[in-house]
Amino acid sequence: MDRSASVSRETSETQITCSVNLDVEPGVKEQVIEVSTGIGFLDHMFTALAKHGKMSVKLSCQGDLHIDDHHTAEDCALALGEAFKKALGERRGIARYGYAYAPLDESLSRAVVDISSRPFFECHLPFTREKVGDLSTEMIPHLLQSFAFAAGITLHVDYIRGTNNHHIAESAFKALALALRMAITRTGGNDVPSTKGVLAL
Ligand SMILES: [Mn+2]
Repeated sequence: MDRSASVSRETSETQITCSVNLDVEPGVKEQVIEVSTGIGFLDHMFTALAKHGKMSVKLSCQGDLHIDDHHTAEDCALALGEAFKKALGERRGIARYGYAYAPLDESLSRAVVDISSRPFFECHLPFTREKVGDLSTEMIPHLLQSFAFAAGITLHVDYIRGTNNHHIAESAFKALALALRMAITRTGGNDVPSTKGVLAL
């Protein structure tokens, strides 16, 4: 059974449709990534997240970019998190914990996740520019937190080193992708990986 889900999210600020499939299999179930948020650098980050997380992601947003990038970035992350959570369902038969380092040239980031249903977020990404492309760097921790909370996961994202702000952001998203892939990997059983016996509350 594929772990897939779709969500739509409509407010006066953004209109979003998002679907994810966590079970891509080369040659069997091809990966499809179509991200169109209206913010080029955000598309680039979500595309990297999907690609290296080995997920299919379709995400489309019409947002109030005439105001700024805030609602679009935040709400897209919320929609993606909701779809991710819905696709995971009861969280049975998964590894639960995942961690990864990802470099991009001089930049190196680490992400650690617990598919816990205990939303928590810690992040240290010391950007030195106000924006990368049309995305405010202050929105990067904010949207990662939005994703983590909507997905119901514990997420720690940390900067190890790096100077180029595009590289720092991209290495963080790639580390998150790899950590998520590890955490959602099927163990082959149907066990709920918690001493509480339940992870989907
Ligand atoms: Mn906000």
